[in-house]
Amino acid sequence: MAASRTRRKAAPRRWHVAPPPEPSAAAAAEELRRALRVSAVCARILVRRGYTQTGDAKAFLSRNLDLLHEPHLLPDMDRAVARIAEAVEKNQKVVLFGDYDADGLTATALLDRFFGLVKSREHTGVQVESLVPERKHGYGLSAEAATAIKHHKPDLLITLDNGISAHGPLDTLAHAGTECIVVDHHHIGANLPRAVAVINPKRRDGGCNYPFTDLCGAGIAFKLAWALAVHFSHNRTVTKEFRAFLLDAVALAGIGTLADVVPLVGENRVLAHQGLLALQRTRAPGLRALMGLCAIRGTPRVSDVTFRIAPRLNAAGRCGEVTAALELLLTADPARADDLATLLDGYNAERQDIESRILEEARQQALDVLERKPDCCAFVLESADWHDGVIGIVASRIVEEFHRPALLLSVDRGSKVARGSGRSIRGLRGTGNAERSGCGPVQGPGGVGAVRHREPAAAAGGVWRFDQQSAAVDGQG
Ligand SMILES: [Mn+2]
Repeated sequence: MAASRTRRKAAPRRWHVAPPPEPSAAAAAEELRRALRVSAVCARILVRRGYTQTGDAKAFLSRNLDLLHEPHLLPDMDRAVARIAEAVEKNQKVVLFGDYDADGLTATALLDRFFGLVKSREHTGVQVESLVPERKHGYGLSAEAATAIKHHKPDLLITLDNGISAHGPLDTLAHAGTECIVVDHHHIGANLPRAVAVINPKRRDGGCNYPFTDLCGAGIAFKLAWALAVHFSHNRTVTKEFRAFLLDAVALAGIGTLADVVPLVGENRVLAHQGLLALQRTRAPGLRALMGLCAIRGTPRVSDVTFRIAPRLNAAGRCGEVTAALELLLTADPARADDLATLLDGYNAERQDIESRILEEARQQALDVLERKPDCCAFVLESADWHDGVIGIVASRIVEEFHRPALLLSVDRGSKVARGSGRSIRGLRGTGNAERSGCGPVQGPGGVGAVRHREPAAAAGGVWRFDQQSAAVDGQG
Protein backbone atom coordinates (compact mmCIF):
# COMPACT_ATOMS: atom_id res chain seq x y z
CA MET A 1 0.00 0.00 0.00
CA ALA A 2 1.25 3.47 -0.88
CA ALA A 3 2.28 5.42 2.15
CA SER A 4 -0.35 8.06 2.64
CA ARG A 5 0.54 11.20 4.52
CA THR A 6 -2.77 11.39 6.31
CA ARG A 7 -2.57 10.44 9.96
CA ARG A 8 -4.93 7.54 10.37
CA LYS A 9 -6.07 7.13 13.93
CA ALA A 10 -4.82 4.05 15.77
CA ALA A 11 -6.65 3.26 18.97
CA PRO A 12 -8.21 5.58 21.53
CA ARG A 13 -6.11 6.20 24.63
CA ARG A 14 -6.97 3.80 27.44
CA TRP A 15 -7.82 5.28 30.77
CA HIS A 16 -8.05 3.30 33.95
CA VAL A 17 -10.19 5.26 36.37
CA ALA A 18 -9.82 4.42 40.03
CA PRO A 19 -13.02 3.62 41.94
CA PRO A 20 -14.38 6.36 44.22
CA PRO A 21 -12.64 6.47 47.61
CA GLU A 22 -13.94 4.42 50.50
CA PRO A 23 -15.24 6.29 53.53
CA SER A 24 -12.02 5.40 55.40
CA ALA A 25 -9.93 6.96 52.60
CA ALA A 26 -12.01 10.11 52.74
CA ALA A 27 -11.40 10.28 56.49
CA ALA A 28 -7.67 9.73 56.01
CA ALA A 29 -7.59 12.53 53.41
CA GLU A 30 -9.38 14.87 55.77
CA GLU A 31 -6.86 14.00 58.49
CA LEU A 32 -3.93 14.72 56.12
CA ARG A 33 -5.50 17.97 55.00
CA ARG A 34 -5.63 19.22 58.55
CA ALA A 35 -2.32 17.82 59.78
CA LEU A 36 -0.25 18.94 56.79
CA ARG A 37 -2.27 22.01 55.85
CA VAL A 38 -2.52 20.96 52.24
CA SER A 39 -5.49 21.39 49.91
CA ALA A 40 -8.28 18.80 49.91
CA VAL A 41 -7.28 17.76 46.38
CA CYS A 42 -3.64 17.27 47.39
CA ALA A 43 -4.70 15.24 50.43
CA ARG A 44 -6.97 12.99 48.32
CA ILE A 45 -4.19 12.39 45.79
CA LEU A 46 -1.76 11.49 48.58
CA VAL A 47 -4.20 8.94 50.00
CA ARG A 48 -4.84 7.42 46.57
CA ARG A 49 -1.11 6.99 46.12
CA GLY A 50 -0.89 5.08 49.37
CA TYR A 51 0.29 7.86 51.68
CA THR A 52 -2.41 7.41 54.29
CA GLN A 53 -0.23 8.00 57.37
CA THR A 54 0.66 11.59 58.25
CA GLY A 55 4.35 10.74 58.77
CA ASP A 56 4.73 9.06 55.34
CA ALA A 57 2.86 11.85 53.59
CA LYS A 58 4.96 14.48 55.34
CA ALA A 59 8.19 12.72 54.32
CA PHE A 60 6.94 12.42 50.74
CA LEU A 61 6.25 16.14 50.59
CA SER A 62 9.39 17.28 52.41
CA ARG A 63 12.06 15.94 49.98
CA ASN A 64 14.81 16.69 52.49
CA LEU A 65 18.31 15.30 52.09
CA ASP A 66 18.06 13.69 55.52
CA LEU A 67 15.52 11.26 54.02
CA LEU A 68 18.34 9.61 52.09
CA HIS A 69 19.40 6.25 53.50
CA GLU A 70 22.95 5.76 54.80
CA PRO A 71 25.19 4.63 51.92
CA HIS A 72 26.58 1.77 54.01
CA LEU A 73 23.21 0.06 53.85
CA LEU A 74 23.91 -0.71 50.19
CA PRO A 75 25.29 -4.21 49.60
CA ASP A 76 29.11 -4.41 49.34
CA MET A 77 29.51 -0.67 49.94
CA ASP A 78 32.14 -1.20 52.64
CA ARG A 79 34.13 -3.57 50.42
CA ALA A 80 33.98 -1.07 47.56
CA VAL A 81 35.19 1.77 49.79
CA ALA A 82 38.04 -0.37 51.14
CA ARG A 83 39.14 -1.39 47.62
CA ILE A 84 39.01 2.18 46.31
CA ALA A 85 40.93 3.41 49.36
CA GLU A 86 43.58 0.80 48.58
CA ALA A 87 43.78 2.05 44.97
CA VAL A 88 44.26 5.61 46.23
CA GLU A 89 46.87 4.55 48.75
CA LYS A 90 48.86 2.40 46.33
CA ASN A 91 48.69 4.91 43.46
CA GLN A 92 46.89 2.41 41.27
CA LYS A 93 45.28 2.87 37.90
CA VAL A 94 41.48 3.09 37.97
CA VAL A 95 39.14 3.07 34.99
CA LEU A 96 35.57 4.32 35.35
CA PHE A 97 33.34 2.80 32.72
CA GLY A 98 29.87 4.30 32.37
CA ASP A 99 27.12 3.87 29.88
CA TYR A 100 26.60 6.57 27.26
CA ASP A 101 23.11 7.60 28.25
CA ALA A 102 22.44 10.49 30.61
CA ASP A 103 22.32 8.23 33.69
CA GLY A 104 25.59 6.48 32.90
CA LEU A 105 27.29 9.74 31.95
CA THR A 106 26.25 11.61 35.09
CA ALA A 107 27.24 8.61 37.26
CA THR A 108 30.67 8.54 35.64
CA ALA A 109 31.20 12.29 35.79
CA LEU A 110 30.18 12.32 39.46
CA LEU A 111 32.78 9.76 40.44
CA ASP A 112 35.45 11.18 38.15
CA ARG A 113 35.02 14.57 39.80
CA PHE A 114 35.11 12.95 43.20
CA PHE A 115 38.48 11.37 42.42
CA GLY A 116 39.70 14.80 41.31
CA LEU A 117 38.93 16.14 44.77
CA VAL A 118 40.54 13.14 46.48
CA LYS A 119 43.69 13.61 44.40
CA SER A 120 43.96 17.25 45.46
CA ARG A 121 43.59 16.31 49.15
CA GLU A 122 45.33 13.00 49.62
CA HIS A 123 48.54 13.62 47.64
CA THR A 124 48.04 10.33 45.85
CA GLY A 125 49.30 9.27 42.47
CA VAL A 126 46.11 7.35 41.69
CA GLN A 127 45.37 7.61 37.97
CA VAL A 128 41.73 7.77 36.97
CA GLU A 129 40.44 7.46 33.44
CA SER A 130 36.77 7.67 32.47
CA LEU A 131 35.52 5.77 29.45
CA VAL A 132 32.21 5.23 27.71
CA PRO A 133 31.46 2.50 25.13
CA GLU A 134 31.63 3.14 21.42
CA ARG A 135 28.10 3.22 20.07
CA LYS A 136 28.72 0.45 17.54
CA HIS A 137 29.52 -1.90 20.43
CA GLY A 138 26.18 -1.23 22.08
CA TYR A 139 25.32 -0.42 25.63
CA GLY A 140 27.32 -1.57 28.58
CA LEU A 141 30.40 -3.72 29.05
CA SER A 142 30.60 -5.73 25.83
CA ALA A 143 33.50 -7.99 24.85
CA GLU A 144 34.77 -5.18 22.60
CA ALA A 145 34.56 -2.69 25.45
CA ALA A 146 36.49 -5.09 27.70
CA THR A 147 39.22 -5.27 25.05
CA ALA A 148 39.38 -1.48 24.91
CA ILE A 149 39.59 -1.30 28.70
CA LYS A 150 42.37 -3.92 28.76
CA HIS A 151 44.58 -1.57 26.72
CA HIS A 152 44.54 0.83 29.66
CA LYS A 153 45.83 -1.93 31.98
CA PRO A 154 43.78 -0.80 34.99
CA ASP A 155 44.26 -2.33 38.43
CA LEU A 156 40.67 -1.49 39.22
CA LEU A 157 37.62 -1.06 37.01
CA ILE A 158 34.44 0.57 38.28
CA THR A 159 31.44 -0.02 36.02
CA LEU A 160 28.69 2.55 36.44
CA ASP A 161 25.08 2.00 35.35
CA ASN A 162 26.20 -1.25 33.72
CA GLY A 163 28.11 -4.45 34.41
CA ILE A 164 25.57 -6.50 36.35
CA SER A 165 25.13 -8.95 33.46
CA ALA A 166 28.62 -8.64 31.91
CA HIS A 167 29.85 -12.01 33.18
CA GLY A 168 32.09 -12.87 30.22
CA PRO A 169 33.80 -9.49 29.85
CA LEU A 170 34.39 -9.26 33.62
CA ASP A 171 35.96 -12.74 33.63
CA THR A 172 38.22 -11.68 30.76
CA LEU A 173 39.31 -8.59 32.68
CA ALA A 174 39.85 -10.59 35.87
CA HIS A 175 42.20 -12.90 33.94
CA ALA A 176 44.09 -9.83 32.74
CA GLY A 177 44.60 -8.77 36.37
CA THR A 178 41.90 -6.14 36.67
CA GLU A 179 39.67 -6.21 39.72
CA CYS A 180 36.21 -4.78 39.38
CA ILE A 181 33.55 -2.96 41.32
CA VAL A 182 30.10 -3.12 39.71
CA VAL A 183 27.82 -0.16 40.39
CA ASP A 184 24.53 -0.91 38.67
CA HIS A 185 20.79 -0.76 39.20
CA HIS A 186 19.70 -3.10 36.44
CA HIS A 187 17.95 -6.42 36.92
CA ILE A 188 20.14 -9.12 38.45
CA GLY A 189 20.29 -12.50 36.70
CA ALA A 190 20.73 -15.92 38.27
CA ASN A 191 24.33 -15.17 39.33
CA LEU A 192 26.26 -12.11 40.33
CA PRO A 193 29.20 -11.18 38.08
CA ARG A 194 32.74 -11.78 39.31
CA ALA A 195 33.70 -8.61 41.19
CA VAL A 196 35.22 -7.34 44.42
CA ALA A 197 31.93 -5.59 45.13
CA VAL A 198 28.54 -5.52 43.45
CA ILE A 199 26.62 -2.45 44.57
CA ASN A 200 23.05 -2.89 43.39
CA PRO A 201 20.05 -1.87 45.51
CA LYS A 202 17.99 -4.70 43.97
CA ARG A 203 20.24 -7.41 45.51
CA ARG A 204 18.43 -9.74 47.88
CA ASP A 205 21.09 -12.46 48.21
CA GLY A 206 22.95 -13.13 51.45
CA GLY A 207 20.79 -10.90 53.61
CA CYS A 208 21.03 -7.84 51.32
CA ASN A 209 18.01 -5.74 52.07
CA TYR A 210 18.48 -2.15 50.93
CA PRO A 211 15.26 -0.29 51.70
CA PHE A 212 14.82 1.35 48.28
CA THR A 213 15.27 -0.65 45.08
CA ASP A 214 14.61 2.01 42.44
CA LEU A 215 17.78 4.12 42.59
CA CYS A 216 19.29 4.85 39.18
CA GLY A 217 22.98 4.50 38.31
CA ALA A 218 23.81 8.12 39.16
CA GLY A 219 21.89 7.77 42.44
CA ILE A 220 24.08 4.83 43.46
CA ALA A 221 27.22 6.65 42.30
CA PHE A 222 26.18 9.51 44.59
CA LYS A 223 25.91 7.04 47.48
CA LEU A 224 29.34 5.67 46.68
CA ALA A 225 30.85 9.18 46.62
CA TRP A 226 29.15 9.88 49.95
CA ALA A 227 30.57 6.73 51.55
CA LEU A 228 34.02 7.58 50.15
CA ALA A 229 33.70 11.15 51.43
CA VAL A 230 33.10 9.77 54.92
CA HIS A 231 36.14 7.50 54.56
CA PHE A 232 38.49 10.21 53.29
CA SER A 233 37.26 12.70 55.88
CA HIS A 234 38.83 10.38 58.47
CA ASN A 235 35.92 11.28 60.73
CA ARG A 236 32.29 10.36 61.17
CA THR A 237 31.17 13.63 59.65
CA VAL A 238 32.44 14.69 56.25
CA THR A 239 34.74 17.69 55.88
CA LYS A 240 33.42 21.01 54.59
CA GLU A 241 35.05 20.41 51.23
CA PHE A 242 33.46 16.99 50.72
CA ARG A 243 30.14 18.31 51.93
CA ALA A 244 30.27 21.09 49.32
CA PHE A 245 31.19 18.52 46.71
CA LEU A 246 28.23 16.27 47.57
CA LEU A 247 25.78 19.18 47.63
CA ASP A 248 26.93 20.09 44.12
CA ALA A 249 27.11 16.47 42.91
CA VAL A 250 23.47 15.91 43.75
CA ALA A 251 22.78 17.92 40.56
CA LEU A 252 24.31 15.08 38.54
CA ALA A 253 22.43 12.46 40.56
CA GLY A 254 19.21 14.40 39.96
CA ILE A 255 19.77 14.57 36.20
CA GLY A 256 20.46 10.83 36.07
CA THR A 257 17.35 10.13 38.15
CA LEU A 258 15.06 12.22 35.98
CA ALA A 259 16.63 11.09 32.70
CA ASP A 260 16.34 7.39 33.56
CA VAL A 261 12.62 7.81 34.33
CA VAL A 262 12.83 5.84 37.58
CA PRO A 263 9.78 6.14 39.88
CA LEU A 264 9.83 9.54 41.62
CA VAL A 265 9.17 8.24 45.09
CA GLY A 266 11.39 7.64 48.12
CA GLU A 267 15.04 8.55 47.61
CA ASN A 268 14.52 9.33 43.93
CA ARG A 269 12.13 12.11 44.80
CA VAL A 270 14.72 13.62 47.14
CA LEU A 271 17.53 13.31 44.58
CA ALA A 272 15.38 14.79 41.81
CA HIS A 273 14.18 17.73 43.89
CA GLN A 274 17.53 18.50 45.53
CA GLY A 275 19.19 17.92 42.15
CA LEU A 276 17.12 20.67 40.55
CA LEU A 277 18.05 23.07 43.37
CA ALA A 278 21.73 22.12 43.05
CA LEU A 279 21.56 22.57 39.27
CA GLN A 280 20.50 26.16 39.72
CA ARG A 281 23.54 27.01 41.85
CA THR A 282 26.14 24.69 40.29
CA ARG A 283 29.32 26.18 38.94
CA ALA A 284 30.19 23.14 36.81
CA PRO A 285 30.97 24.72 33.42
CA GLY A 286 29.30 21.93 31.42
CA LEU A 287 25.99 22.13 33.25
CA ARG A 288 26.11 25.94 33.14
CA ALA A 289 26.73 25.84 29.38
CA LEU A 290 23.85 23.41 28.83
CA MET A 291 21.47 25.51 30.91
CA GLY A 292 22.52 28.65 29.07
CA LEU A 293 21.99 27.00 25.71
CA CYS A 294 18.55 25.75 26.79
CA ALA A 295 17.68 29.21 28.18
CA ILE A 296 16.88 27.73 31.60
CA ARG A 297 16.61 30.49 34.18
CA GLY A 298 15.76 30.29 37.86
CA THR A 299 15.24 26.90 39.45
CA PRO A 300 15.11 24.30 36.67
CA ARG A 301 11.91 22.28 36.42
CA VAL A 302 11.62 18.54 35.92
CA SER A 303 10.72 19.13 32.26
CA ASP A 304 13.87 21.26 31.77
CA VAL A 305 15.90 18.17 32.57
CA THR A 306 13.77 15.55 30.83
CA PHE A 307 13.05 17.55 27.64
CA ARG A 308 16.10 19.79 27.32
CA ILE A 309 19.19 18.70 29.25
CA ALA A 310 18.86 14.90 29.10
CA PRO A 311 18.11 14.66 25.35
CA ARG A 312 21.23 16.71 24.59
CA LEU A 313 23.37 14.47 26.80
CA ASN A 314 21.82 11.40 25.18
CA ALA A 315 22.19 12.74 21.64
CA ALA A 316 25.95 12.11 21.54
CA GLY A 317 25.33 8.42 22.26
CA ARG A 318 22.73 8.24 19.50
CA CYS A 319 24.04 10.35 16.68
CA GLY A 320 27.46 11.77 17.35
CA GLU A 321 30.79 11.47 19.09
CA VAL A 322 29.97 9.61 22.29
CA THR A 323 32.79 11.12 24.34
CA ALA A 324 31.60 14.71 23.76
CA ALA A 325 28.90 14.49 26.45
CA LEU A 326 31.29 13.02 29.03
CA GLU A 327 33.87 15.67 28.26
CA LEU A 328 31.20 18.34 28.68
CA LEU A 329 30.37 17.08 32.17
CA LEU A 330 34.05 16.95 33.13
CA THR A 331 35.61 20.03 31.60
CA ALA A 332 36.72 22.86 33.87
CA ASP A 333 37.01 25.25 30.92
CA PRO A 334 33.88 27.38 30.29
CA ALA A 335 34.84 28.13 26.65
CA ARG A 336 35.30 24.43 25.88
CA ALA A 337 32.01 23.73 27.66
CA ASP A 338 30.19 26.20 25.39
CA ASP A 339 31.66 24.57 22.29
CA LEU A 340 30.70 21.09 23.47
CA ALA A 341 27.18 22.17 24.44
CA THR A 342 26.72 23.64 20.95
CA LEU A 343 28.02 20.41 19.45
CA LEU A 344 25.55 18.34 21.50
CA ASP A 345 22.76 20.71 20.50
CA GLY A 346 23.58 19.98 16.85
CA TYR A 347 23.52 16.22 17.48
CA ASN A 348 20.16 16.64 19.17
CA ALA A 349 18.67 18.53 16.21
CA GLU A 350 19.94 15.79 13.92
CA ARG A 351 18.44 13.14 16.19
CA GLN A 352 15.06 14.90 16.07
CA ASP A 353 15.07 14.95 12.24
CA ILE A 354 15.99 11.28 12.02
CA GLU A 355 13.45 10.37 14.67
CA SER A 356 10.51 12.08 12.97
CA ARG A 357 11.31 10.41 9.64
CA ILE A 358 11.60 6.93 11.19
CA LEU A 359 8.46 7.51 13.25
CA GLU A 360 6.48 8.38 10.13
CA GLU A 361 7.66 5.22 8.38
CA ALA A 362 7.16 2.99 11.41
CA ARG A 363 3.62 4.34 11.92
CA GLN A 364 2.76 3.52 8.32
CA GLN A 365 4.08 -0.03 8.76
CA ALA A 366 2.12 -0.43 11.98
CA LEU A 367 -1.09 0.87 10.41
CA ASP A 368 -0.63 -1.46 7.43
CA VAL A 369 -0.18 -4.40 9.79
CA LEU A 370 -3.32 -3.44 11.68
CA GLU A 371 -5.28 -3.25 8.46
CA ARG A 372 -4.20 -6.78 7.53
CA LYS A 373 -4.43 -8.23 11.05
CA PRO A 374 -6.66 -6.08 13.23
CA ASP A 375 -6.18 -8.43 16.21
CA CYS A 376 -2.37 -8.37 16.15
CA CYS A 377 -0.95 -8.03 19.64
CA ALA A 378 2.58 -6.78 18.98
CA PHE A 379 4.60 -5.14 16.23
CA VAL A 380 7.89 -6.08 14.64
CA LEU A 381 8.78 -3.27 12.27
CA GLU A 382 11.94 -3.04 10.24
CA SER A 383 13.87 -1.14 7.65
CA ALA A 384 17.35 -1.03 6.22
CA ASP A 385 17.25 2.77 6.42
CA TRP A 386 16.66 3.20 10.12
CA HIS A 387 19.40 4.57 12.35
CA ASP A 388 19.88 2.10 15.20
CA GLY A 389 20.63 4.85 17.71
CA VAL A 390 17.10 6.21 17.39
CA ILE A 391 14.82 3.18 16.94
CA GLY A 392 14.40 2.77 20.69
CA ILE A 393 12.81 6.21 21.06
CA VAL A 394 10.56 5.51 18.07
CA ALA A 395 9.57 2.15 19.57
CA SER A 396 8.39 4.05 22.67
CA ARG A 397 6.26 6.34 20.51
CA ILE A 398 4.72 3.41 18.67
CA VAL A 399 3.87 1.72 21.97
CA GLU A 400 2.38 4.97 23.27
CA GLU A 401 0.17 5.40 20.22
CA PHE A 402 -0.89 1.80 19.56
CA HIS A 403 -0.70 0.34 23.07
CA ARG A 404 1.09 -2.78 21.87
CA PRO A 405 4.68 -3.94 22.42
CA ALA A 406 6.90 -2.92 19.55
CA LEU A 407 10.25 -4.21 18.34
CA LEU A 408 12.01 -2.08 15.74
CA LEU A 409 14.82 -3.53 13.69
CA SER A 410 17.50 -1.71 11.79
CA VAL A 411 18.53 -4.27 9.20
CA ASP A 412 21.88 -4.43 7.46
CA ARG A 413 21.08 -6.55 4.39
CA GLY A 414 24.76 -7.00 3.52
CA SER A 415 25.84 -8.62 6.78
CA LYS A 416 22.36 -10.01 7.51
CA VAL A 417 22.53 -8.50 10.94
CA ALA A 418 19.68 -6.55 12.44
CA ARG A 419 20.02 -4.35 15.47
CA GLY A 420 16.83 -4.12 17.40
CA SER A 421 15.26 -2.13 20.15
CA GLY A 422 11.95 -2.98 21.76
CA ARG A 423 9.56 -1.41 24.21
CA SER A 424 6.74 -3.07 26.04
CA ILE A 425 3.54 -1.93 27.67
CA ARG A 426 2.77 -1.61 31.32
CA GLY A 427 1.75 -4.94 32.77
CA LEU A 428 3.71 -6.91 30.18
CA ARG A 429 7.28 -7.47 31.22
CA GLY A 430 9.93 -5.86 29.05
CA THR A 431 12.11 -7.82 26.71
CA GLY A 432 15.55 -9.34 26.89
CA ASN A 433 16.49 -10.13 23.37
CA ALA A 434 14.51 -12.28 21.00
CA GLU A 435 16.48 -15.38 21.78
CA ARG A 436 16.50 -15.14 25.53
CA SER A 437 12.88 -14.11 25.79
CA GLY A 438 11.87 -17.05 23.66
CA CYS A 439 10.08 -14.79 21.22
CA GLY A 440 9.08 -15.99 17.87
CA PRO A 441 8.64 -17.08 15.32
CA VAL A 442 8.67 -13.47 14.37
CA GLN A 443 7.56 -12.67 10.87
CA GLY A 444 9.22 -9.93 8.94
CA PRO A 445 9.21 -7.63 7.13
CA GLY A 446 6.75 -5.48 8.96
CA GLY A 447 5.01 -8.62 10.18
CA VAL A 448 3.88 -9.40 13.63
CA GLY A 449 4.69 -12.08 16.09
CA ALA A 450 4.23 -12.95 19.68
CA VAL A 451 6.83 -11.03 21.63
CA ARG A 452 6.94 -12.51 25.09
CA HIS A 453 8.86 -10.98 27.88
CA ARG A 454 10.65 -12.38 30.84
CA GLU A 455 12.96 -9.57 31.89
CA PRO A 456 11.51 -6.90 34.12
CA ALA A 457 13.10 -3.99 32.31
CA ALA A 458 10.80 -2.04 30.05
CA ALA A 459 13.36 -1.73 27.32
CA ALA A 460 15.58 -4.13 25.48
CA GLY A 461 18.00 -4.20 22.66
CA GLY A 462 19.91 -6.83 20.81
CA VAL A 463 21.40 -8.02 17.60
CA TRP A 464 19.49 -10.34 15.34
CA ARG A 465 20.48 -12.36 12.32
CA PHE A 466 18.11 -11.67 9.50
CA ASP A 467 17.27 -14.52 7.15
CA GLN A 468 15.76 -13.00 4.07
CA GLN A 469 14.57 -16.22 2.46
CA SER A 470 12.29 -17.32 5.22
CA ALA A 471 11.75 -13.72 6.23
CA ALA A 472 12.23 -14.77 9.81
CA VAL A 473 14.23 -13.11 12.53
CA ASP A 474 16.29 -15.16 14.97
CA GLY A 475 17.66 -14.03 18.26
CA GLN A 476 21.43 -13.90 18.19
CA GLY A 477 22.19 -12.44 21.56
MN1 LIG B 1 20.46 3.68 34.30
